[in-house]
Amino acid sequence: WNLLTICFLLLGVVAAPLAAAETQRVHAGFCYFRYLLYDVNPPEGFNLRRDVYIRMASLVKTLRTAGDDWVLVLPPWGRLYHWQSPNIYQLRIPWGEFFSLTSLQANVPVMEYEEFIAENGGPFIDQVLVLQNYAEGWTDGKWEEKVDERPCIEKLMYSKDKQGYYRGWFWSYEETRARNLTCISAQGHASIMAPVLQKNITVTSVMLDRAETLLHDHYAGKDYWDTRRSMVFAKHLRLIGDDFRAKHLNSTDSSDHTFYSEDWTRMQAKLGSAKGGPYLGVHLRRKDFIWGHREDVPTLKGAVKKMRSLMKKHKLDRVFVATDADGEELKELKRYLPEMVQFEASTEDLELFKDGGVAIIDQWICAHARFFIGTSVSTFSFRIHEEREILGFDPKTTYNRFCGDSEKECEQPTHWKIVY
Ligand SMILES: Nc1nc2c(ncn2[C@@H]2O[C@H](COP(=O)(O)OP(=O)(O)O)[C@@H](O)[C@H]2O)c(=O)[nH]1
Ligand SMILES: [Mg+2]
Repeated sequence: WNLLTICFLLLGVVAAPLAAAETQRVHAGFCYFRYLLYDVNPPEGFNLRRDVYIRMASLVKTLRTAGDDWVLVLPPWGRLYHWQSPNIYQLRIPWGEFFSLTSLQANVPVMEYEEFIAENGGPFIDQVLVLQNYAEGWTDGKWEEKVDERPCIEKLMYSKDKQGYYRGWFWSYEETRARNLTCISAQGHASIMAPVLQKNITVTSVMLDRAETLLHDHYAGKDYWDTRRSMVFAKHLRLIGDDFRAKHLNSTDSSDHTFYSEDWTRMQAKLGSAKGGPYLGVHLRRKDFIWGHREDVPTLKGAVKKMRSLMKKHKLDRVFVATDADGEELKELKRYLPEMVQFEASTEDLELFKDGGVAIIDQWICAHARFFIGTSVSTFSFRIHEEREILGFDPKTTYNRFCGDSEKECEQPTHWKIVY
């Protein structure tokens, strides 16, 4: 990204004497940027959002192959349904608090939203495209890829202000506004948006709302894995996790053969090379996963029975449990499994790392266990699978999930191999 760096420098020099509003129109030869912003359906959680990032990064790569210098603007974190710790401020959290920006940059050009505001000369987005499905569904029950401008189907989460600008959530940046808004019915992979953004739309900044509507360009292909591997957790969170492993789980990288390179492009651990720390790692998803009485999610008793049998089988005397269980359930769980080890964040920790950081620390510790078992179709567990795959664990120790107490066919998670 040397060109990009030079470009930023040039842009700074050229733009400095101009009024802020003018800067966005500066074309300095090869460095005229276009910005792709996006957001996701509000109820979606942290780990599905990480998946949507992969789809958007893929779209930006496609856009860049056609010549325009597109940059992906990272949607600030905040107001996530599961981030309920009281009395801490959890809005406008930049990606740099959770992920290593230099690592993301080594995959595709990205910038934080506040950088975008500064560079763009203000909190203005030229065009919002609200993605939706087709009102008529799949015609003739036939799946085809298509994208068309259509009337908005759902009630819009935006309203027009007196000046004619569109106001909306915009990650709580209430001064942000959009100049234009249209609804687009889209059915297909992320890059079907490329022709629309290249031909039909010529403005500088475009935001795709409801970006989860678009599918992966190629799930688990090379491009998917490049982006996934670039999503390196922020160093301070990894360090806290490593500290905890050493202190409470007798686990260090050298004894566990879990070598990690700061530079993800240099990581290519052989499957089976990682041994992992001498503990069972567990992700036990509760809350909304048990409210629907799903038959693929165990009772606490059932889960503990499985944990004990795994500990015995793999000769592990420690168990680390990551869970979103509420107070009552947690008490019950600890009654059945008094020796369980948990990462319990102090108030100060929580203020520093936020719920998202604590979730990452939990995932990091689970990713380093000798054997891991997660919860059926939880994206939180899926992200742990991927992390373990990157570290080079034997797939047998990773792709495991709890079965419901009376689940008949308990299909285990799929092994997705990294394409380097
Ligand atoms: N710290 C921590 N948080 C969890 C755990 N399980 C669930 N959560 C929280 O609940 C959210 C679950 O939503 P999501 O990330 O979408 O995963 P999914 O719903 O399981 O697919 C996470 O983002 C966390 O905020 C856990 O084991 N530890
Ligand atoms: Mg979720």
